[in-house]
Amino acid sequence: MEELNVRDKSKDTICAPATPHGESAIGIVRVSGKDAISIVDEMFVTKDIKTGILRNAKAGTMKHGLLLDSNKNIIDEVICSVFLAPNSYTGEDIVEISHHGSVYVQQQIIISLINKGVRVAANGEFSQRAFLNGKMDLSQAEAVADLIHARTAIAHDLAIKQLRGGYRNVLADLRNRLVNLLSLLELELDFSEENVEFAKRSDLKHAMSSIRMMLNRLIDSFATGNAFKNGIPIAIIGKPNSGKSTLLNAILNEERSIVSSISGTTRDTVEEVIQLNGVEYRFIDTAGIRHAVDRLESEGIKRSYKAVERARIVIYVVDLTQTSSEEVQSELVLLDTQVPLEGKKILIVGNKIDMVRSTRVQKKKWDAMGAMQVSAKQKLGINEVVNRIVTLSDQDDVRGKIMVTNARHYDAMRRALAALLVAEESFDEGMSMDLIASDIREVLHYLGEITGEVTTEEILNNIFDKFCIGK
Ligand SMILES: Nc1nc2c(ncn2[C@@H]2O[C@H](COP(=O)(O)OP(=O)(O)OP(=O)(O)O)[C@@H](O)[C@H]2O)c(=O)[nH]1
Ligand SMILES: [Mg+2]
Repeated sequence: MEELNVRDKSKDTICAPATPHGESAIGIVRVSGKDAISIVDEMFVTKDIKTGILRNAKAGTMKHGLLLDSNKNIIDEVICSVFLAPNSYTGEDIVEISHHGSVYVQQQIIISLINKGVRVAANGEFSQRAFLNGKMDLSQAEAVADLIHARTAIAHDLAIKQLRGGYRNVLADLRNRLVNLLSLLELELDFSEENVEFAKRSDLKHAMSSIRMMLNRLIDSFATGNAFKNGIPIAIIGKPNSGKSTLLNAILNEERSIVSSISGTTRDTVEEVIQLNGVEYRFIDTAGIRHAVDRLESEGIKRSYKAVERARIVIYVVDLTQTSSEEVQSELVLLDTQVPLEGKKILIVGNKIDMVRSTRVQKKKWDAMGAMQVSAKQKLGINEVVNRIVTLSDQDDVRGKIMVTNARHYDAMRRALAALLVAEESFDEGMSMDLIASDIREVLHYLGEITGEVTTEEILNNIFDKFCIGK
């Protein structure tokens, strides 16, 4: 009996505005589901009051006419685009009503649809249906959201690649290898009593390690992929008064294109986001690194170290009137003991060049360290700093490469790897094939979560809730 009360919402015909709320030249209301065409058809007439136009429309055609409310009053002159299942975004029948971009008109269209039994779609419900109807896998549906949110050329590039399949081929390859491995393990299992070996131990071991290496490569690409998608973190550090904040302001003044200023959770780290050459960078201005005299200060220094830890690029600002090139070297060694700098790009910026008469010998020493000499206050050499940052970010490494950019995928891959490591260990310890096979099945399970072969209501809700309405 109870089951009767559970309505299958996936069968509803749904509607939602597909364009942002506000006045615009054109607005679009999207309707999807088995009754989409017949319901909109009841509201739609041609200028000479012909009806039944949409149900006879060919797939992929547009019809011009009037949209009427339940009292047969004209809501607007519209164009209806008709898409037929299964060849539509959702895989269902879809009508897209293009109307004049008036908030009132859009509202009236939605109300009329609701009156006819259409339900307003939840966030991402169109894309969710596309996934459930096999129009795209889960990672592609997520790429649609990434594409909508992309603000930079590089984020766009990454989203498009994922939309076009991304690492689907790599995952399919991994899957095949795992399934092969599993069938070998199960063969051994079936015949274990007869003491026959079907696969050489070394082959099995090799199969596992090559899968591990493939997984590791994907996992490693996340740090870079994620940075390019969400903005490359750059920490600006150095002694107090070296001119860190002045340098950041100078860079911002020259290059600011995206305006956003995020004050850190604390007063002493400030984050600024700018776009350089199609990539987003997050500059984190820190409190100077000094010997802490009180607790407040030591907290500020801790945060500076945290900023360095998070950064891919570290700009180390030096006051040229105070510090020699030799001293900088030892300061960096000291910093490295606090926060490991390995894998980070370090850019030393000697500041306040306007205050010193740099000799040729001194200049050579700074140059030899790859340090720049600038005046943040007088804006000398700032463009060079910007150019160096762009070079250091290795954009060419990312463009055209397949990278993991999605934290959910990264998480699933890490769990897959953990399960694989357990399997390898069990194998080395000579555990039963039964046990190893079950670990391998777990690896497959986690990888299946990425594309959505394995999924739960919770995973789906988590993903599609983040979509905009109408997508
Ligand atoms: N002559 C000269 N003065 C500079 C230059 N850059 C910064 N200053 C001055 O140095 C002082 C410190 O600058 P800030 O940018 O506040 O230095 P900071 O490193 O952010 O300092 P803290 O945040 O206290 O660690 C200010 O008086 C600046 O005007 C420069 O290129 N030349
Ligand atoms: Mg400062």
